[in-house]
Amino acid sequence: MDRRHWLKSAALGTGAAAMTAFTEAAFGADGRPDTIAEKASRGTPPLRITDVQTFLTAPANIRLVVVKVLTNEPGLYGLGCATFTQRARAVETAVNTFLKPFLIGKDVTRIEDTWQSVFVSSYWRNGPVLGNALSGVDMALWDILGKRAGLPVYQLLGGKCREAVDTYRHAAGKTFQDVEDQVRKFLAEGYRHVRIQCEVPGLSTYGAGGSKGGATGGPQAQDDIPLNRRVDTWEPAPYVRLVPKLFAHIREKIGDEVELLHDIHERVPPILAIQLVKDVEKFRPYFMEDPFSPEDVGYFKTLRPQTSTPLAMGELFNNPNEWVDLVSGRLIDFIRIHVSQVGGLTMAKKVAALCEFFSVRTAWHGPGDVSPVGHACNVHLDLATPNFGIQEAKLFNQAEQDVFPGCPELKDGYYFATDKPGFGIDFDEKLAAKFPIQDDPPFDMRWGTLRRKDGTIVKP
Ligand code: GCO
Ligand code: MG
Repeated sequence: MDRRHWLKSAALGTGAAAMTAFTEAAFGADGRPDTIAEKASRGTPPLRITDVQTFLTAPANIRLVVVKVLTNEPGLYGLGCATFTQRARAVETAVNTFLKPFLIGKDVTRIEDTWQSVFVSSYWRNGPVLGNALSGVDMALWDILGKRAGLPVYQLLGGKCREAVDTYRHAAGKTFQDVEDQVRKFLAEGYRHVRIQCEVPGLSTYGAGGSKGGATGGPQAQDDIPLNRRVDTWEPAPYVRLVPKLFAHIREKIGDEVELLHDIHERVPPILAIQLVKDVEKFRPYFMEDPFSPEDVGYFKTLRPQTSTPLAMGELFNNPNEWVDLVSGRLIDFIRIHVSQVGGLTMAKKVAALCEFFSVRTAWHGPGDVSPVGHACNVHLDLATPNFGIQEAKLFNQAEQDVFPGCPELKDGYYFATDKPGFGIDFDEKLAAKFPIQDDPPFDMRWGTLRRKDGTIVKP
């Protein structure tokens, strides 16, 4: 006899219906008393997740993924960023098909617990797609907590450590003169930090053109070649010879009163990256970013003793094993993880705390393929993190500001958070639908196209 029937017949003997109810509530299917966890899971949490929705939108022509978590309290919902622009539809499926049924009915206020259970809910973990999906949900839960408490998220994190968030923007061009002009423009607008990238003549150079994708489209027209067979041409040696000259030019023309940054974007062999990082040391960069690919982080041990150039790394990281040794070994100066990928605010605040003990500063990834909700999350973290370093910033176009009322504001090169509860940012679903993501082709095909002249594939 199963335990429930046994309890029922025992209770019938006494004729006590109340006893039946009591015994059913207190024991599980195997006849043993419920554990505390089992008892708790039978109750209905007062504030529950009632729905999890995903929105894909592209108000700046970049595919963004936004997650909305709804609750049983009318009008109370939260927003999170789950953007993985290269695989937006995969994240949408991860949230709608897998996370939504897993989350409905759960206690909205148990953010850490939800994080831990979602993290292992697929058994295999620590990757993009599932990481983005978890990040979106996690941020939305923090947003709800802030709204419920009537406090901005930075206050939930311990309050402001600074009044505003110092940022950097991107100066990029075909010539040194173009880059110089843009640096001057940013300085005139009040910025103190500028990333400089210049096209290597004849080569498809990261960061030297528009803001979309990695490669700039290549020098040669390829209109007659199908998208999936196009080639962007790249050679590392001319690039590592050019970048020190770019730094020399800007220092000579503009002087010392600007902090200069540069993104190597993991696309040169490690030993050339080591040469480059050493060559620019005399121009005092604020940081050199991604000298190595995530697969080559072992080279930091070789690089570190050779130079005092500050090193930034991490936008491609998924897994704590990728950053713990770099941080605890004091091998980098800035951690640059993509908060919408590693697990949202819950994971990022732990990373920041780890870094604090090793004097590694934060420089969260903040490109165009982070939604304004993700940027708002970055800003709240930046305000409340003692070991904050710098924030990569984005100027939101009018469509983004309309779709996301309450975007963080940029003034004099500083980001300011709105002081509204939660992340202080909203989402206009109807308007977002007017900026559908491009599905033909279904993803940005300019990744995985970079090749040496001899045809060898190169990391982006
Ligand atoms: C940076 C980056 C980005 C990435 C982009 C990939 O801002 O430092 O390297 O521009 O290339 O986010 O989609
Ligand atoms: Mg980068």
